[in-house]
Amino acid sequence: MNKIVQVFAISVLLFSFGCGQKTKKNTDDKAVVKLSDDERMEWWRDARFGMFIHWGAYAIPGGERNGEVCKGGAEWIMDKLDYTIEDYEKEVTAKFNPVKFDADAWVKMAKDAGMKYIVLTSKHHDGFCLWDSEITHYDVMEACPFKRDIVKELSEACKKADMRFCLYHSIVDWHHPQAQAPLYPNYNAGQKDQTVVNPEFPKYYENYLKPMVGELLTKYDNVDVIWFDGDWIADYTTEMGKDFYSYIRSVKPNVIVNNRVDKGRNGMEGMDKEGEFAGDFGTPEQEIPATGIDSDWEACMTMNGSWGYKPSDEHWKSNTVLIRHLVDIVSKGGNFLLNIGPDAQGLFPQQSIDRLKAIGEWTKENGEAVYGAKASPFERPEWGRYTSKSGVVYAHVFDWPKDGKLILDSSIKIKSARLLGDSSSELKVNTVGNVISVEVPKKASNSYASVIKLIVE
Ligand code: FHN
Repeated sequence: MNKIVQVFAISVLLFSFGCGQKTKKNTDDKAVVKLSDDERMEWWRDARFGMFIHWGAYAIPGGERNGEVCKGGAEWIMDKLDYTIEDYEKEVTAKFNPVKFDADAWVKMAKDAGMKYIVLTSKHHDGFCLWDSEITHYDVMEACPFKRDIVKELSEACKKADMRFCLYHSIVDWHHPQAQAPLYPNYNAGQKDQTVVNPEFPKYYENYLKPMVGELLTKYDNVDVIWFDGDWIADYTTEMGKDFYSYIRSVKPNVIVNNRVDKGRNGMEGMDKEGEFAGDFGTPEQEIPATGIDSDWEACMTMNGSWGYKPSDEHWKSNTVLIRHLVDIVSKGGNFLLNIGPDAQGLFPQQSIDRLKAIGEWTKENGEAVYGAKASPFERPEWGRYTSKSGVVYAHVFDWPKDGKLILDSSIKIKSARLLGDSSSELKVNTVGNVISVEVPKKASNSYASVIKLIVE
């Protein structure tokens, strides 16, 4: 081999080890029947309620460094509290050893809460990978003492519990030399200046980000959704987004991909801008669209103010707020993805466990009015929300009528009415002129939201 080729070969080898890239293994893809879009989206549209899990080495500092608290989500601590890459590797990643992590326990809490799918961060912006990757050394098997494949364990726990398994994957990567790392932390200061790009980014996309998602889809055979994030950076182009979407569908034809795979997202409102963009559903974040939207969408929210574990953030949403968010979202035709930020031991915060339990008691009794339900054609009532299925309208009552008479939309043609969870007796329906009302008991059946099932023409 002549000198030039030798030097080239060594530099490729050094480069790949330099940024922790291993040679990747090929895996055979199983041939599957390609579903239509409606068939592919069906389980997701029926599910309505999922668990988001933001977990990684950032759970160790929990949003604090040398007494300083990072503003916003604790998962941004590497940026917000200006770690160098070396410091973050040494002070944070190298200490990740969540010995109390129990995937089965996590899945049970999601299931008991009435959640039908789980979305786990496989890699967040810090670049640390929670699975045994053949593509990088910066993963849970080599860069920390834990040395267990978290993605594998959760994938298998989901299979056992008949829970849909999904992965969040960050396009942003503060660790990889061809992503933002060389500009880091200036790049992150440059977040305000979106013209700050890494000229090497196309190589990161082609040789790292894209094969990495291909690895996740082939190593773990039950990945049903890829939930991208970090679409906003100027380095990442709509050409990459469209290429990425078609690549993913070629690897796994029936997987669902959110709209952050491309550049169509309209900020935190999450729905697509005008124009042709890839992605199967919109992703409003920390907000609920004011009115229903006819395309598929999923609102994601934290329970306190942080996606990652942040014990100093005690602004926990109440059970009432969380349950009424679920009802409001479904009444507008959306899905609710509610976040948990597990701690450095691998445990859910007690405040999250308590809320999941209360939500589970409500969905156990009223889930029929959520799962497979759609937006209703009726005006939003003063006292709550409507959801609907064919031949049925569910009245979710937040403000229980003091006079025992619930006024309903006059265009609803009611055949019968009863309280969900109380099949004992039908409720009396009265029509006076064009005012339709249902006589209800003095006391609400559920302080969060009482549901009346209306069989309609
Ligand atoms: O920067 C991320 C943030 O850390 C979190 O992952 C949320 C969840 O969707 N997405 C981005 C902020 O929009």
